[in-house]
Amino acid sequence: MTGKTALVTGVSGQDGALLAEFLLRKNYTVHGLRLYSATDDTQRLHNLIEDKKFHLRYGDMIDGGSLSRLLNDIQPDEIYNLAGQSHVGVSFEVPEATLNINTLGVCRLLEALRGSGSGARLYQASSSEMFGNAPAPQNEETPHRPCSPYGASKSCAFWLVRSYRSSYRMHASNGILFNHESAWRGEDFVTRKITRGVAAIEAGQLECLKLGNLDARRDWGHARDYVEGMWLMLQQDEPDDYVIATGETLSVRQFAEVAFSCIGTRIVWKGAGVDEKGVNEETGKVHISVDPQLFRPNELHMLIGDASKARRKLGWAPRTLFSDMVKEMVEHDRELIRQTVPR
Ligand code: G4F
Repeated sequence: MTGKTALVTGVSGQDGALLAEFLLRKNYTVHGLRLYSATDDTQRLHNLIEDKKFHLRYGDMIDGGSLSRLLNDIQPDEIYNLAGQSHVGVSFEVPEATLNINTLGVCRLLEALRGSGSGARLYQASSSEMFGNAPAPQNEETPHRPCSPYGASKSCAFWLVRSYRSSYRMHASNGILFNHESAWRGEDFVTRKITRGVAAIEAGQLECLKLGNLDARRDWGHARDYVEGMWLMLQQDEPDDYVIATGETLSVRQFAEVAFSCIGTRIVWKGAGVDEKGVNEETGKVHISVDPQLFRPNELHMLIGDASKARRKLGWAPRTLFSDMVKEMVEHDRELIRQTVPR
């Protein structure tokens, strides 16, 4: 077992919490970088906070000095940069802030690492959103055609990492992760919004869930499997870039059908475009409607990842079936409702 030290930025998010848990199981000392927040942002970390090898540290990707100090103080063996503004839709509303955190933040971290003179290895959370509408399946060689400020911010950060890797011989790798979900997913991402909605509809707390583009297709895997891919990248002798994905694609509409099937409800679709409705086949109730306000100014239509390089070189493969992941998420949200509804 290793006695390594890791710094995980964005530790309070889905991936940060799952990665911290994974590293602690591998006997790492984990320092999690968190932003100051007046509200509690540690819900996902509650089972880690008692662990003596887990430390929460304040820092910020828009404050290069804080990053330098942390690196000098912690002297990590491995750095996982998972911090960022991760909502693609929101990036159209706050493009400048998105680039500041996701791109300049990476530049600040790379500079802090260069300045520290340490040989710490760096994982950068790159994203399939960089590919935009480049033809599928997408792999490491696929050209970037980002179609959102978020995608552009991640693409620039990707190239910064490659530039620092070749210029300064840093062990810095990009993990190009396709969509990855879990019960820890934020509620404003479509998968969790759907599983929360399904549980609320079953409990009679909601009748109809409003969604945006039902046609978008994504390659959805389980975040728990994907954090293992991150770790494997930093265990290689040479840094490199890897796609992590399942190789399967489903539409938002199909995700909703599978989620509703977890509560025994079959959804049939009626109408088209903004008038399309997802109807409960048994009761005739409308459970899904389209809200054009949820459309994005530009949309990425289809992602299918080709993770054959990660399979070949890292020995990585997804472990969780799509249907099992959706079931786990729906069950989690049903349980949350059971805990809040008086018996
Ligand atoms: O769940 P989403 O918001 O994820 P998106 O945009 O694919 O981004 C996620 O995956 C990326 C990897 O490819 C990450 F880099 C990124 O950080 C994030 O984790 O939306 C998925 C699809 C989109 O096409 C969106 O237009 O679902 C569509 N959608 C339809 N209705 C909706 C909704 N998305 C959201 N968030 N909310 C809706 O009501």
